[in-house]
Amino acid sequence: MTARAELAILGASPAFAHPLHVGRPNIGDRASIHHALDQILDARWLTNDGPMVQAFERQVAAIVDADHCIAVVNATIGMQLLLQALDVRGEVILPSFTFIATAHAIAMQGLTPVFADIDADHHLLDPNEVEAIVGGRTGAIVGVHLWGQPCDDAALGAIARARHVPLIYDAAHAFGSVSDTGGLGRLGTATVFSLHATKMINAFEGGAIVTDDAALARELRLLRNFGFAGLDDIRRIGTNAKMSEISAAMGIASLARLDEFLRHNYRNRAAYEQALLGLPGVTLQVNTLVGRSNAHYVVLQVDETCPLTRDEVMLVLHAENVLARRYFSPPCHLAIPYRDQSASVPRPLPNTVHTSQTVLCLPTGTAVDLADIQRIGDRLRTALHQAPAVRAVLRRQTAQSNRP
Ligand code: T4K
Repeated sequence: MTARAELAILGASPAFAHPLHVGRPNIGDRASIHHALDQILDARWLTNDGPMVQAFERQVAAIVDADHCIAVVNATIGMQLLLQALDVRGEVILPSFTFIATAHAIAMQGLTPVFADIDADHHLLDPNEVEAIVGGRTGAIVGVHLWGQPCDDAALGAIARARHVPLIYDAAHAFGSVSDTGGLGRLGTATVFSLHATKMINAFEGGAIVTDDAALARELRLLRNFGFAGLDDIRRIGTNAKMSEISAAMGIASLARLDEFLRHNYRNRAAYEQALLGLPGVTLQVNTLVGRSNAHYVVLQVDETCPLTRDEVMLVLHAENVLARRYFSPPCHLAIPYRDQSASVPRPLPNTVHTSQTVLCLPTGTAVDLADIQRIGDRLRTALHQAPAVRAVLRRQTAQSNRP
């Protein structure tokens, strides 16, 4: 077989018979999930701060090193509740290079997202850029522990303290990561984790807000449950953001395997480093700044020296049934709801724009093994060697699909 025939885009069979997804869920021990379901059904307590939710909250708080954990339906709603509980007004500074939910949560609270640039290597909110745009209208700063890497809390914290505004962390990607000072739960005023199916730890859907502030935690519990402080005692305008018992049980089963999931991610990351070694114009994003990332995302960077563009690499991989994703393209400030809001972009965001055009997330997690990674690396290597032929086929395909 010639090297040319080894690529699906050039007519060979795909490397994988079934799609290899980014974000295939990590699954906890099945027997304990089934057992927990029986317990829930026997107890006839399905939601509303039940025993599973309380146990889950205790475990999360202990792992991330926070005094309080409030489990909620998802991280997007969790962020909204937090902004409401902190009574944030005006503008909120955040990176544009994040999942759109971070911006939407701010906008949904009637606040103005103001986007700041990231640093080129880690893709994290750049404290210098925050310093350049923070001002009298700033009501909060939201850092995102992107790709599992902890933000520069020392620098962001100094800005937030000087301006007397809360520093909130979106840790949707970062369960299991630690900062140089310890658990992420001690950073900032409060932190929101996502427990969505695709995350390190999942509760099917879910979120967890953690904080050391007892009064804030009490407020969040009110807001999560329609503002009820007790039977018929309604104190605040709140919503229904309660986590169900079955979600909490899934979360508990997931937590029991956290160390195993982390080991798997580190092994996969090392395998990708080997498999992609020496590919022209293709590197793995560094994935650490301070502390230790959970390596839940493996992010390819395809620069100008690569014989194929990022999008061409993606199409090559898709043909192989490797469903690599362009997280996050477009970046938030160029998405339709925000792109005409000049107040939201006070300074140019060159690193954000460049990064959103060059990154590609590859499948990892417990559904991906070392042989898969080797095969992905081999196909990518072949594609780069065959770049002119690959490009010609892709151009033909585009021309055909554009034909009326
Ligand atoms: N902040 C940040 C920085 C975030 O990344 C996110 C969410 C949030 C906040 C908000 O957190 P939540 O409110 O969701 O708790 C996905 C997730 O839906 C989203 O949670 C996540 N970030 C984002 C990065 O990725 P999509 O639209 O790409 O998801 P979806 O459903 O296409 O899933 C991705 C891949 O995973 C697919 O190829 C299929 C596979 N998959 C997915 C699910 C749900 C499975 O194999 N099994 C599954 O059960 O947004």
